[in-house]
Amino acid sequence: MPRPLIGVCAAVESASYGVWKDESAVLLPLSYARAIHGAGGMVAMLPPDRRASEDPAELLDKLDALVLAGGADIDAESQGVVPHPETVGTNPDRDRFEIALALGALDRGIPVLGVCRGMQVLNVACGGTLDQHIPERLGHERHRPLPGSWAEHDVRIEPGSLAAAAAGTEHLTVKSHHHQGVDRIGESLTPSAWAADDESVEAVESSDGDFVLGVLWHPEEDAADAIIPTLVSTASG
Ligand SMILES: [Mn+2]
Repeated sequence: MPRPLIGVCAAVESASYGVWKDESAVLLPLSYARAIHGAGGMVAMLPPDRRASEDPAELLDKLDALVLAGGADIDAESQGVVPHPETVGTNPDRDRFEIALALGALDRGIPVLGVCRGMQVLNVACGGTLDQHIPERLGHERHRPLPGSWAEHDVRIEPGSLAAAAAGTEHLTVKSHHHQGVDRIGESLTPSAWAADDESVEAVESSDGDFVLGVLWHPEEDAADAIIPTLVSTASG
């Protein structure tokens, strides 16, 4: 059986590697490819593409599923709000590209998985808003420890939800690194997982039966994760 092609939206960041110093580079943690390859899929890494931002159909025609990967904050202007001082490192071109792909994928029923930033992109694409700095509301930094390290926290998943079906469980200990979360939930989305300790929303999903799921945690970093394998098998079906 041919392998499904999973498009993964990548970051554009300044990076140093090999003989390149502070080169503007397209970046994606290898863990995404490992997880997708391990589940029997192929990966297409997608940098921002201005023509696809205007009309994503040509690109979406090639894909069997879309992953909105983690990364920097969404620009405040991309969601029509005033920037918070902690909203940093934004890339409006990436926002436009990913929001256009997300809306196009929702429109044609291609499975969509949003990871961390990608969950926030999904929510904004559906007309929702973000809480730009959740430590102010929650009073703790447990969702985002020091740079380069993962927090672990427990998540409670709504029984019977897509998130529970995809993860194969209603209780997960997740890898977390985010300082933003959802405020108003986007239209056609419903919350389906919450942090066990502070009850902040950790997942949103479509209520119409399609595979449309955003999680604030990082399934690609979890060797026991079942969400990415479920996405890949849905994409082959
Ligand atoms: Mn979290």
